[in-house]
Amino acid sequence: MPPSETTEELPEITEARRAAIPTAVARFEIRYSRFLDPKGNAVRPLPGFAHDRGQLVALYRAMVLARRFDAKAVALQRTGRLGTFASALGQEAVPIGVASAMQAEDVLLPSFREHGAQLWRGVSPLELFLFWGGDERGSDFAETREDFPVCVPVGTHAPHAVGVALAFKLRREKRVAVCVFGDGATSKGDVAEALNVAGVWQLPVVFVINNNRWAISLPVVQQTAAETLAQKAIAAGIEGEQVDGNDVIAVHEAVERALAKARAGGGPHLIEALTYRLGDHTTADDASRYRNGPEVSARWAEEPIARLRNYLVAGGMWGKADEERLLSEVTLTIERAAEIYLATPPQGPKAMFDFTYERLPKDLVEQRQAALDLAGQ
Ligand SMILES: Cc1ncc(C[n+]2csc(CCOP(=O)(O)OP(=O)(O)O)c2C)c(N)n1
Ligand SMILES: [Mg+2]
Repeated sequence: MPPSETTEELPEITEARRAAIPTAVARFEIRYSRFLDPKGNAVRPLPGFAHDRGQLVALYRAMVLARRFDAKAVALQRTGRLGTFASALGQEAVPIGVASAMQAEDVLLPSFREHGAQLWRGVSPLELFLFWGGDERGSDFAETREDFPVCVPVGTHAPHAVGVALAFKLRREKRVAVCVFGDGATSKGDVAEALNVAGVWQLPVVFVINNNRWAISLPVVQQTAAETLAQKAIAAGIEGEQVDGNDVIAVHEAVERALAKARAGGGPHLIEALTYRLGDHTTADDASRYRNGPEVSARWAEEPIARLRNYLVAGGMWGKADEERLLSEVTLTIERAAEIYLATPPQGPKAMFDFTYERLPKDLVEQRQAALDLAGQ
């Protein structure tokens, strides 16, 4: 009934009653963590793993490999030998920080800018070239068979991650689903619903927002009026935090902490990794049409690879000879994979039909036959 039609008299609010009514029922705080500043100086004591040169060099190598893969993929696309490709230039610390914190038995659900994480987990550069070249055999990973393939539809893999995590919980397996998506995806219903259910059921899932500040041409300030994306977890009853996404040590440390919590039954976690997309959205985009050069140039000073290299060099852990050896090693790895990719005969037209349905609908049976007849097969 509208208030004007209320006939009952409302009880008087006495001072005593007024005092008993809380004026604030929830408060939240979003923590932010960083270990290395943009110049590569440690701003606070580093976590245990970062005292091991071998571990830091492994993270560095993985970021360099991911960047080399990226450059080759763009070059192949530009010369008509690969499909549309989404580069992760400048964002390498997010996928590498995430994957390096995971256990082999965890499951990764990447979006389309996480090839660094896939490479770390054992997906081969050849498989990635095949996928981006339009050949689905590239998603049939020889290793990490339970990891999900690249997810191009924005955010649709977040509910899948919840399903994976629910399976782990029901089977009492000490495994965690790790789902990475962009800042733009946080406006999708799929992501909000996934967060909500993960919170209600306290599932072992870690969500990572790869916040590169852009969703194609839309800057994050036009994506949401919220101060952070991490706080979207709070409404779902999930802990949310921010990390410097160009500091691989910070990303690794936060994800490792979240994974340990989830594995121990402590439920889900959301990490917003703040990075920057230094390149175009994809090879089908020209970012100079909607953002200016000085903004991008300034962001180059924060990129993750030089940051970790500076730290290693300053600590006497890395030198010119190490760098040259690494560059020739990763170049060889990527070039070899590209050669095999280019020499791989494409699948016949039947591949378009054979893997979507368990039993092909009648009209597609006819189309399949027509395609085979046309190809003379
Ligand atoms: C469901 C869906 N809607 C629209 C698109 C087109 N699209 C591709 S990428 C993108 C923006 C994604 O932005 P963000 O989530 O920030 O990820 P980023 O590309 O920055 O890594 C859009 C709208 C899509 N792939 N899927
Ligand atoms: Mg984005």
